[in-house]
Amino acid sequence: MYAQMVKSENTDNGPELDAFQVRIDAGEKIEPKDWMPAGYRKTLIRQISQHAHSEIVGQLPEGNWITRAPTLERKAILLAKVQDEAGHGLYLYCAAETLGVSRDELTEMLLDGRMKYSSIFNYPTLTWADIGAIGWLVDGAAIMNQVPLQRTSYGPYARAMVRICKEESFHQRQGYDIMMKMAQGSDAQKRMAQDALNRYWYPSLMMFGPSDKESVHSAQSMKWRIKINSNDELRQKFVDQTVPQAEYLGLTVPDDNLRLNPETGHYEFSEPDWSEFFEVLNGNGPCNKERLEARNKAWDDGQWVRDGMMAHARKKAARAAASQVAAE
Ligand code: FAQ
Repeated sequence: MYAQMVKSENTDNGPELDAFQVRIDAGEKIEPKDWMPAGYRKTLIRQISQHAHSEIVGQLPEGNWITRAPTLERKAILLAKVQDEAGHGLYLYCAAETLGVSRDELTEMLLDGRMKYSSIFNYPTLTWADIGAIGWLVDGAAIMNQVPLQRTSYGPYARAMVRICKEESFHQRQGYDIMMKMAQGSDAQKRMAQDALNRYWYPSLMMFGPSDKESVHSAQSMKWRIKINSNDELRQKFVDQTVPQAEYLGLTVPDDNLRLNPETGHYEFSEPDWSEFFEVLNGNGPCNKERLEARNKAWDDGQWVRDGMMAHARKKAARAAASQVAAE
C-alpha cells in the first residue's frame, strides 16, 4: 500500500542528502512520506524485519514449555508473554511496511532463508529453568538493545519500541522471578538454574551482534541514528547490569576471566566464541532447521485462511462495484 508513496532517492550524495543529515543531527524524526536516501530505507527494512522475524521465531523456544509449565499461574503468565511476542512482531511488520515492502514479501524472505532472525532462538529449551533464563537474560539483552531504539530516527520504529519496551520489562521480571524460585529451591532446582545460565550466557552476549571491529553496518547506522549505541557498548552495559543479578541469585556466571575493574567500574569478561556465532548465522546452529521448518509449516497451514480472506475481499469489492453501477 505504501509502495506508491515511496520517494526514492538513489542519490548517495547531493543537497538532499545533506539536508537529510541535518535533520538527523537535529534529532528530528523521519516519517514514511519524507525523502530518505535509498541506503537508509534499505538498512531500516533489514533491521526492522530481522527484529520482527526474531519476535515471531522467538515464540518457538518458549512455546515449547506452555503445556509443561509447573503451575497454572506460570502457564497463564508464559502464555501471555508468548502472545506479547507475536504482538511485537506485528507492530514491527507494520513499521517495515511503511517503508514500501509488504509483510508477505518479508515472510517469504524469512522462510527461504534470505532474511535473518536473532541467533539466540536457534538454541533449545531443555528444562523449565531455560524459560527463566530466557526471560532474565534474553529479554534483558533485548531491553538493553531496544530502550535506546525508542530514540531511533525513524518515527514508526521509535514509536513501536515504546510499547515493546514496556512489555519486555515485564518479561524480564517474570524470567528473574522464575530464576529466583529455582535458585532458592532444592539442590536439583539450583543445579537446573545454574545449567540454564551456563548454556544461555554466551548466546545472550551474541545477541548484541559481532564486535565493533567486525560490525559492517554500525558506523553508517549510527550516523543515521538508526542505531544509537555500538554493539560492544550495549554488551558491556548488559554484563555490568547482569553480573550483580546473578550474584544475588547465588549463581555463577560461566566465565573464569570475569572481574570488576575498580578503575573503570566495568566488568572485564570473555568474548563469546564468534566462530559459533557465525555458524549459527549460516544456518548451522542446534535448532535452525527445526525453527524454519516450524515457520514454513505455519505458513503452509495458514494458506486456506489467506485464500478465504482474499476471496471475501474480492466478493466485497465486486458487490461494492456492482451497487455503484446500479446507483449511477
Ligand atoms: N543474530 O553489522 P552488524 C528479542 C547480523 S528481539 C542474527 O553489527 P547491525 C525479543 C546482522 O543482521 C531480538 N544476526 O549488524 C524476544 C548483519 O547481517 P546482514 C532481536 C545478527 O544490524 C525476547 C551482520 O550480522 N533484536 O529478543 C545478529 O548493525 C524473548 C553484521 O552485524 C533486534 O533485532 C544476531 N544476534 O547490528 C522475543 C534489535 N547480530 O543483515 C522472544 C534490532 C548481527 O548484513 C523471546 N536490531 N547479526 O546479512 C539491532 O539492534 C541490530 O540489527 C543488531 C545487529 C544489534 C542485532
